[in-house]
Amino acid sequence: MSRSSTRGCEGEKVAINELFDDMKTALVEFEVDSLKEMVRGALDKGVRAEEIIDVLSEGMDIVGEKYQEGEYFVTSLIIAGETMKEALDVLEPHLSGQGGAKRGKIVVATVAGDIHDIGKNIFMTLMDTAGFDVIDLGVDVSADAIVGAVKEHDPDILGLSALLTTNLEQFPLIVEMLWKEGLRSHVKIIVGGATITEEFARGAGVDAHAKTAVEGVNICKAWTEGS
Ligand code: B12
Repeated sequence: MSRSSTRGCEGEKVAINELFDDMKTALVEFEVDSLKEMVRGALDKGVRAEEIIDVLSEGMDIVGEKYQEGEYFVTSLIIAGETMKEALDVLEPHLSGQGGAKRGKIVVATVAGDIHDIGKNIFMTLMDTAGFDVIDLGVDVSADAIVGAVKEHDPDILGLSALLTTNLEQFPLIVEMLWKEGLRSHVKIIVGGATITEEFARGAGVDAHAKTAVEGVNICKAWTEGS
């Protein structure tokens, strides 16, 4: 991924890019303390917390590749998840808040069969700081429970997260159930998660797909502009 940087001289950009590479290596090698130190260092240098999240997500992709290639096992995924969470704790107070009147309400869930929640939690934190009222249904949430929550809370937006391609049929199922209950036209649906493609999202009948949490927040902001 290329990042446009407005930071000063060339030397400084190189140093930041090296720091980003070191951060990814520390995450992939589960070096929690040095990762947290580097995250603090990047913040001190004026790097935005959202940009650091993108770097860490790239590190998690490397962990995923190592798992796929048989170099890492499930325990490595668990430790990587914990390492990432520790780094996110450092970042959380630095995410730009907005305060004031709420922009709108969103219900968020990771779909049935899937317990990945790091990306979902990042998206929720950013939505919260952007001024949305966020209702978290958690992970491994059945289509029934999701539709029930839309009925109960009447949100402006439903946010669904999924990382397992084996479970993606949950999206069209939820959309169909919402139509049957007469709720679909009242709620916008946005989906995200590393393995979801734009093409799949379009076929599933949702309103939008976001590759990153920041992109997702921007879409949701545009939907609720002026409301
Ligand atoms: C950490 C991890 C785990 C941890 C999760 C811990 C946790 N609390 O979440 C644990 C150990 C639990 C785990 C388990 C498994 N995992 Co796993 N896991 C990962 C890994 C390495 C990183 C995921 C992650 O957190 N990424 C970082 C976050 C920040 O990225 P993200 O989730 O994509 O979120 C970003 C965006 O997508 C977006 N976003 C996310 N959600 C949403 C929602 C909305 C609405 C919006 C707008 C945006 C948005 O915002 C985030 C920031 O930009 C991925 C590899 C990868 N490339 O993703 C594999 C991966 C997802 N896992 C995989 C597998 C196979 C499994 C297991 C089946 C392994 C096993 N044999 O048990 C189990 C399944 C358990 C289950 N039932 O869910 C595969 C899935 C393959 C596939 N195509 O289906 C992957 C891709 C690894 C691989 N390359 O093979 N895993």
